[in-house]
Amino acid sequence: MENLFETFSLNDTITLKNRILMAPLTRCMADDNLVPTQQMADYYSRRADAGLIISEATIIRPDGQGYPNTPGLFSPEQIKGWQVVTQAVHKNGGKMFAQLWHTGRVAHPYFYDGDEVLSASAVGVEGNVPRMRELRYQTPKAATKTDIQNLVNDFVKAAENAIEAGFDGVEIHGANGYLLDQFLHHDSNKRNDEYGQTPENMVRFPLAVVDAITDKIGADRTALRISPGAYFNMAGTAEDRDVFDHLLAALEKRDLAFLHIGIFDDTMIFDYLGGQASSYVRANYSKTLVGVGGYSAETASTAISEDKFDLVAIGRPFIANHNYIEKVKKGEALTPYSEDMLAELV
Ligand code: FNR
Ligand code: 8K6
Repeated sequence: MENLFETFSLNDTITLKNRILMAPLTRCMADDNLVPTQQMADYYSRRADAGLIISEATIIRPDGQGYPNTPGLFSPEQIKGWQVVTQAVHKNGGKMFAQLWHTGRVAHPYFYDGDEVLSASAVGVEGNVPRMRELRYQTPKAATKTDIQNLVNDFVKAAENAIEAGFDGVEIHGANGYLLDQFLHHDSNKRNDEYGQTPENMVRFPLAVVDAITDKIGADRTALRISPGAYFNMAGTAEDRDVFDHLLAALEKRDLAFLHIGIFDDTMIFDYLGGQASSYVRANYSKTLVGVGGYSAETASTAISEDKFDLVAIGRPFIANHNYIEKVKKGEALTPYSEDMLAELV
């Protein structure tokens, strides 16, 4: 497994000390003003020996919130709270990106002032907010062009705030059925303006966010997570394939720090992608790729040696083992993950 512990240069400015990323993991533990706490700083700094920590998804503005106590990056208090986190991680020799998030139609006005939920089109998700069973998802409003421009601006502002908060960069959350992903799949995007119908149109808003953030903080500090294979709050269709072909071709021309797949289990096969999400992206994108989804150190090491991806993100095992890196290096047994571990930050 030596390949996992090699350094890896994302670009001229950022070199990781190993190839293992801590995956973004929502923990719903920020305070009621969505400010990160000292417990969160302790939790992240205990994991600073990862090559890179990606923060739990962090909302760019109030109407992006879909779960309780998810942190934000839009108020001065939130920036200060994150400064404590990034300083603790840096002090322990780690690096950390902020994952920038808007949940789109998965948001709920229960969490913010206002009654609108924005998405690509007025197509809702079925069901209820997890752990908040009395809250049913509501039908969203299709974002107007002005809404879209404001969203781009708010993503950029959050990226600037992330840099002010001491993050080494940002990962734009374009995955897992949230706002940007809602523009990329036909299931949720029924628009007939320049943001819908054709692959070129459907990638327009996500790419605008990528380009505007890149212009502001640099491509070397900007990464993107995408879910070409729909699996969460989204139904995939065969027509989605052309959208992601188009997106990957456009991303190939940019110099992002990395591209990260959003998936729970990378053994899932998507007929319309011709196989696993990671194989599909690898075949259509030649730059730094982060694989994820059910990997152990052993299977990740093999996948990297077979050139399936360059870096691996580890999620649940990192929740269960704050000293994941050390245990893997020493060949020690890992504590298995269980859902009741989500109740506490350890
Ligand atoms: C996640 N995942 C996730 N993904 C993301 O992009 N942003 C997030 O905030 C979260 N939050 C989150 C919370 C919890 C409790 C879990 C279990 C997962 C998905 C995560 O990043 C990763 O893709 C999956 O967990 C698969 O990797 P593992 O756990 O099999 O290594
Ligand atoms: C309070 C709720 C915690 C919120 C977590 C937000 C993001 C978590 C992503 C969870 C994904 C669930 C995956 C379902 C996999 C289905 C596979 C077919």
